[in-house]
Amino acid sequence: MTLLQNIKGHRSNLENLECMQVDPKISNIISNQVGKELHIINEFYKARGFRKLHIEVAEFSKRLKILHCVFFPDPMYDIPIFGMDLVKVNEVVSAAIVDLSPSCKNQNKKYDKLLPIIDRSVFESKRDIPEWGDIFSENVFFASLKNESEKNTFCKIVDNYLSVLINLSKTACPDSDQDIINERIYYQKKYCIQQMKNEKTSLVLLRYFDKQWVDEYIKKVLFDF
Ligand code: BLA
Repeated sequence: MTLLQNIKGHRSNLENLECMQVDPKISNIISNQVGKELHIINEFYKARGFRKLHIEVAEFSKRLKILHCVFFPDPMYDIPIFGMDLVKVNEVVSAAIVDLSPSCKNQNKKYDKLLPIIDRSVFESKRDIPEWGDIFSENVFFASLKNESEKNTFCKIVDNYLSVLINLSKTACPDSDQDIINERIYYQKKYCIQQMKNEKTSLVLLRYFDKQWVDEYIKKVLFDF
């Protein structure tokens, strides 16, 4: 099973799953211009406990492939933010990152303990989190993937993080305390603002679209709040 199929499988286990309709100009973006071929597919769902479940699959110039996924929780719930990015150039995975990032100050700490211990020493090329990445948890995983075995282990880590997330969402109850809800809104804003500082995202898109389009796409499609 592929990583994408696995993520979609977990998504299908969420309660009250609902597809969000979006402009086809956003859900399916295609260009056949020679040398600048491009195909981006975006899917948006919501579910109990989640305001936006976003999966993006993109291919640029038949060379660069991206699997981007962020599950933003509904701020009424004590659920972390699931984020994942996989960047493949030709067949080499240069960046594979996954995290359950905090969505408030005193996050339901139970989830830390639920994460199974996977031996990360098998990875040859672990990478350092860039400066803007202070939004990630201490369990963030970031590496280049050098062989099939590393790719499989990364898929297992993602699978585990998603299992924990989906289980948490099933037991979580909505809070009505406005202060805690505001704090969670603030955390999601901060998450998006920091992600926008990742110039690697915009640099790729700017090769295919003008600056206004890229700014809007990043602000409204990838990291809205
Ligand atoms: C890195 N992201 C990258 C890279 C590219 C993209 C080309 C460089 C690869 C490398 O350093 O090896 C590009 N990523 C994209 C594009 C999209 C995308 C174009 O998602 C979408 C259109 N980025 C995220 C999310 C996370 C994330 C959700 O979108 C994490 C949960 C992380 N991407 C992330 C990090 C890096 C990266 C940490 C490395 C940045 C660095 O080392 O400076």
